[in-house]
Amino acid sequence: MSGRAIARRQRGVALITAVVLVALATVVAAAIAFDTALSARRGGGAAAQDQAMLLAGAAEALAAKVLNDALKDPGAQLHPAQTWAQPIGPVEVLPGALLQAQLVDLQGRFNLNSLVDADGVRDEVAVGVFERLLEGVGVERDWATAMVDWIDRDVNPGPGGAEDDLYSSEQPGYRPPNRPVTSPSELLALKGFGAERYAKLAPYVTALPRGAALNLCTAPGVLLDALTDERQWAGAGDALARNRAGKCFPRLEDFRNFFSNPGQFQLIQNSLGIGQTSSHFQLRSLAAIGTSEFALYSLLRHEGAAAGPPAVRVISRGFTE
Ligand SMILES: [Ca+2]
Repeated sequence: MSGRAIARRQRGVALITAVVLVALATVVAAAIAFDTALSARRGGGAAAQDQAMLLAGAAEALAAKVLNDALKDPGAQLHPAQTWAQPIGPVEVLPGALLQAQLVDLQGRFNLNSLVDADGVRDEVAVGVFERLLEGVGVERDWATAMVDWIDRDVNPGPGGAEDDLYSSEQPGYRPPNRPVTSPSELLALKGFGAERYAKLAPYVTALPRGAALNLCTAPGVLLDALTDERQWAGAGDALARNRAGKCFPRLEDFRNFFSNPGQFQLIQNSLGIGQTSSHFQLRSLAAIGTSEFALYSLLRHEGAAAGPPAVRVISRGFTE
């Protein structure tokens, strides 16, 4: 091989090496840029989440003030025409940071934990109300027994219900807690219940300590009908809203008259507790910071003067209901 040919070959190798090096450098540069952008996005996201938590804390403080005002008198009624029920925002609390919040009276819902009595035994009166509520929202009433089995202390399935045998044969297996639930979303653990039924029922149920009396002033029509076993309010939202303009409706003495059998009213009151006020609320806060959005759900309890100065405590916080 001539000297010129060798030189040409070496130039060829040098060119290929240069091309490979440029390609490698491009790949490395792209990787560094991507990592940097990802880190910046991650850092921005974390900062936005911190800000959102602070905003949600501000919403909780505001909600506490509104609830203390609404409930400052012992025995005060709590109804939807009061300030607490008004949504807050959306308001731009800082440049580029929007906050909106809404309080929901959880005692205007059916408390799933009332399905059993203080001994963890099925409460027939409460189960009857729940069956009618299920039917009212378009869910088969048989699911009441499955939910009772989930909560009640024993491990013997009721008719159409389910206990350890059924759930432990699932893949993966699990077991009913046989104790009160902390979230209505435990309904989704009932085999076959499914998201569609849950979506129908969820706005009407809650999971509170037993003894949190149902608030007639905020209960929806379908729940009032489930209590009385009548068809009066479920399809009459406008009439109910008119009756609730500026006041509690139905008051306890009115509600008693909705029952054709006064004994039934007493049974319901003994089983579920029925009142005209509330101390358990859900605060839904939605914070939007830049392009990030955060929802926070806080369970608030208003504690009256009996437990010291009136105070609103945050019982739990979560990113889902
Ligand atoms: Ca059980």
